Amino acid sequence: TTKTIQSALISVFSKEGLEPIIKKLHEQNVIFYSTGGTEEFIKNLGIPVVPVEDVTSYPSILGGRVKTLHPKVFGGILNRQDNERDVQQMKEYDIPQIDLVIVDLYPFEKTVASGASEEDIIEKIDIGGISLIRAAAKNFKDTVIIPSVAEYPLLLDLINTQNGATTLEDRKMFATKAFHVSSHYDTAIFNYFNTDETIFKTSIEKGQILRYGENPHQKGFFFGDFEAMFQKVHGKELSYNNLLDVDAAVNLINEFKNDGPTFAILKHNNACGLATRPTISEAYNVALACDPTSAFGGVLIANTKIDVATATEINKLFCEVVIAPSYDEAALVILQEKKNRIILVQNEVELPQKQVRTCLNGILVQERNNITDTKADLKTVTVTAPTSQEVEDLIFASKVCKNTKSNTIVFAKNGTLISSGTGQTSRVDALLQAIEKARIFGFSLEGASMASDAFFPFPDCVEIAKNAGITAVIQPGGSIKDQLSIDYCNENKVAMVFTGTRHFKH
Ligand code: 93A
Repeated sequence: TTKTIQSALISVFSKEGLEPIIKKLHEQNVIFYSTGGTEEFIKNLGIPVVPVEDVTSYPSILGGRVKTLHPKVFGGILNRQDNERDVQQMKEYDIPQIDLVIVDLYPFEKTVASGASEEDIIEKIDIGGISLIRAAAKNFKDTVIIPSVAEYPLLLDLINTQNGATTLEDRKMFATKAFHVSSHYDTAIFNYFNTDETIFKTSIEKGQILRYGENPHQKGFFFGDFEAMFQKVHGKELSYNNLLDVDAAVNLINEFKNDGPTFAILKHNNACGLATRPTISEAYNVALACDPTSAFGGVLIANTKIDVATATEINKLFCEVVIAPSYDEAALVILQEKKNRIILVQNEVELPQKQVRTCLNGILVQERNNITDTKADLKTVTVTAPTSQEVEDLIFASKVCKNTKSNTIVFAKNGTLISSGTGQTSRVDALLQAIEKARIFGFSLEGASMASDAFFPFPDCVEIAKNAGITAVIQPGGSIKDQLSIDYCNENKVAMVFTGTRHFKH
């Protein structure tokens, strides 16, 4: 698979840095083919070069728009040397073998940046050069492609250390860079053309135009396959904010897929009610009681079939979206009474493992947070151990916590979300918010469990929590001041467990 270079086609816009390469290749007796200006440049170095017109028997025409676009050029680049028919046709049509292609494309981006006229910019869309790059890269098994000046040092290095011999890996590496160059180049051209929203309207088939974005003055679009995840059986079109809430809802309920009937109510991507009970209608009623104020206009999700009893209760609430794996027929009839209410059947599909969002002038990609704290992950760090009910409540609280915006504190008891502090700038703020919410909705925190998405930097949180009635705490641990929180819990008979897993969500 090692190949030596015997011939090269060189067509470069900028002649900078080319001289040493030509000289070195010439020392190895490489035959040069070249286009107008580049040919001139090589000739001026006193080195023999074959004009590409001699190969094609065509002049450069249409003001240079067509110079290398010819079967004799592309045949020389694209032929497979281990393919008998290719080899035979090379002879038949008298096509010269081309082992190396060096291209420096017309400077499209620079021309756009210079504020040139449209006519000048269009002329700088390289057609032949980009084709040479793609052809040579496609045939990397036999051909070396140097797609830009940036690769000259690597090529020089190869000539100096290996007499210009390349391995298959070398050639594939250059091909990879070549497609990077070609995709970047075409993207730049696309961006130049795409001055309005042509992209959203024409170029992405699955893109869905939303009524608007987060607010009515912002345009909004969804790119994804909604139908793969849900069957929409009723209601108005989903909005940008509905979609975000649906996303939060399915991620939250996923934590409870192996638990008993569980119902969650979300607002602005956070849970404002959640409960596990022997029946789904009980779970709904308890979830609603957590914070009926927030539940107004919320997104509802169940981990099991919604029956008539539950639908009857839901129907009393104004809510945007109801999601469940299935519905009793009569329950659906009831839920459909409200014209706009969106009703979704959630398909049994894995949640995507990659999460993408914009960041500055790029994107952030991360793996989904797939760790759900289990009993086996809990390490009791206090003298007092949690009771078995507290262990259940700690796990429950931790699952909600993981799906709530940071900083967050979650209180739970007996399979019920009591309250939470969400998206606060300090952990103490989140804690105080959770305490205040429990008070407003008439819940006692006596004997309740608390989850924190990240460690406590100071012992103030456990102290405030204990004074509010909390008897068990779950948190990742890992603060240099962990011991202060542990000491406080020991002195005050609070049970605390560490999980070792932080659950930030931003
Ligand atoms: O106008 S083109 O798209 N038509 C072609 O057939 C063609 N072949 C090479 N431009 C073409 N090129 C480009 O010409 C190369 O990418 C390079 O940028 C430039 C080199 O021209 P010269 O050797 O005449 O300076």
